Amino acid sequence: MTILNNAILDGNRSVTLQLFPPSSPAAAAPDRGVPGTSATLTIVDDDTAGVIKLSSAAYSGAEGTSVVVTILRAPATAGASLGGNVSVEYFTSNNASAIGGVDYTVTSGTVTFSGTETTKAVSIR
Ligand SMILES: [Ca+2]
Repeated sequence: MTILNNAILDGNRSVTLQLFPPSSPAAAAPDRGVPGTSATLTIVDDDTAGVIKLSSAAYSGAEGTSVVVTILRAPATAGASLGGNVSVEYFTSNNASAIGGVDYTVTSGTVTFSGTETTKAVSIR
C-alpha cells in the first residue's frame, strides 16, 4: 500500500485494512468482525503550516511609486519541515496618518503558499 504525499494540511488520518473471508471454503479464516481480520493504519500528516509574517516592521516608498512588501513563511520550530497549501489575507489598514484613496490605493487580497513555498510579494501603491 502506497501512502500518497498530498500537500493538504489535513492532520493525521486513518484507514481500515480489512480481510475478506477467503474464497475457498477449505481455507478456514474468520469472517469480518473477528479480531485479526481488520487493522487501522494511521497516515501521519507531514505538512506543517509554519508561521506567516511580514519581512519587515517598516517599509518606505516615495509618492508615485509602488512598494513591494514581502510575506514570509517559516517553520514554527527550528528543523520542522514546511508543507501543504497555506493562504493568508492581507489588507491596508487606516490606522496610521496616511489616508486610503488619498495617499495610497486601498489594497487587500489573499496570497497562497503552495507546498514548500516561503516567499510571496504584494505591491502597495
Ligand atoms: Ca497532508
